[in-house]
Amino acid sequence: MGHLIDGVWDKGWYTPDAEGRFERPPTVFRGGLPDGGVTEPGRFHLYAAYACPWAHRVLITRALKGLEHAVPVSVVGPRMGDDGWAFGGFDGATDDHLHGARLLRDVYLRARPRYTGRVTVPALWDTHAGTIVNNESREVMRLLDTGFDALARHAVTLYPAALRARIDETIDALYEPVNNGVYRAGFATTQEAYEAACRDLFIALEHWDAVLARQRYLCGEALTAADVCLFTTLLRFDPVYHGHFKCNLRRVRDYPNLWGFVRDVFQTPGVADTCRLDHIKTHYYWSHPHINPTRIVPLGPELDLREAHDRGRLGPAGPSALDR
Ligand SMILES: N[C@@H](CCC(=O)N[C@@H](CS)C(=O)NCC(=O)O)C(=O)O
Repeated sequence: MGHLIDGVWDKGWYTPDAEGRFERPPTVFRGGLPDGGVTEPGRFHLYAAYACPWAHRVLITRALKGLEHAVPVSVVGPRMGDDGWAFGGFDGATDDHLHGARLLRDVYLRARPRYTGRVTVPALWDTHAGTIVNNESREVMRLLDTGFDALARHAVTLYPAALRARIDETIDALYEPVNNGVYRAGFATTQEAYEAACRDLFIALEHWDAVLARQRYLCGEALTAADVCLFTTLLRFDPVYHGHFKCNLRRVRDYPNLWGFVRDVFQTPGVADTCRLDHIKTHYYWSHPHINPTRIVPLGPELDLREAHDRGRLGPAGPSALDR
């Protein structure tokens, strides 16, 4: 935890608003790709964490597109302490292959020596421009999906042109109550703020469980970016958000359609290798000592993500899943 102020590291945690509500600051790097797309393998480098649901979206996109050879990745370890994200130190975490930095904040300082803001994953680095081009997961997913077709080994698209408006409205609808909702519940510092976030979250989960009773995926007939955005939150739900963030009215396993959806996406070729529950659990339970002062990481729950599902019987999405 911590952030940079004018290029200087400050160990401070997020400051809640006057009502004890968690507010996520906007991301700073919001650039795009060269005109005509990317043709040179290795021009862009991804900084990621297996622990983080936002970075996980991008790791899944990279795997589904078959871009591993074209977009190399450096992975921080799951324990985010006073110095923020650090490379290595845990099975599956790596060195910074590009700059040899010890800390992710050093990468941000190379991009902008007087950077002010949080030091977050994912971050996509442009080796030509010598800076971070974008660190907003939703946008990085889209850049990888639409700008690297010359290099992609799989003919997969997560933003098919005909569905883009629906995918965007679905991602918008998921963001506040679900993706960010678990954090608003977990990082709330008043009873009222926690309860409001937790109730909104479970209202939304009921809704999406009903939608996924009728259709296999959220938009259209194949997996899209919207499904990826829902999946990375649901995967972390029973192992982390249910206990650590007190999102405990129900578990994802108690929703037959959400739980089937999680197994379906997990079993999609390429996805399982991006899912590291050891990183996920260690990250949250270790990195928030104001919530879990002993830093003990629980052993459970036992989850069988490889258990068969029968979601292949379901048809394509109806016109809009948002208002039903
Ligand atoms: N809006 C950003 C959020 C990214 C984000 O908050 N990542 C977390 C990890 S789960 C992080 O790096 N946090 C470090 C910090 O806030 O200091 C996105 O979607 O890319």
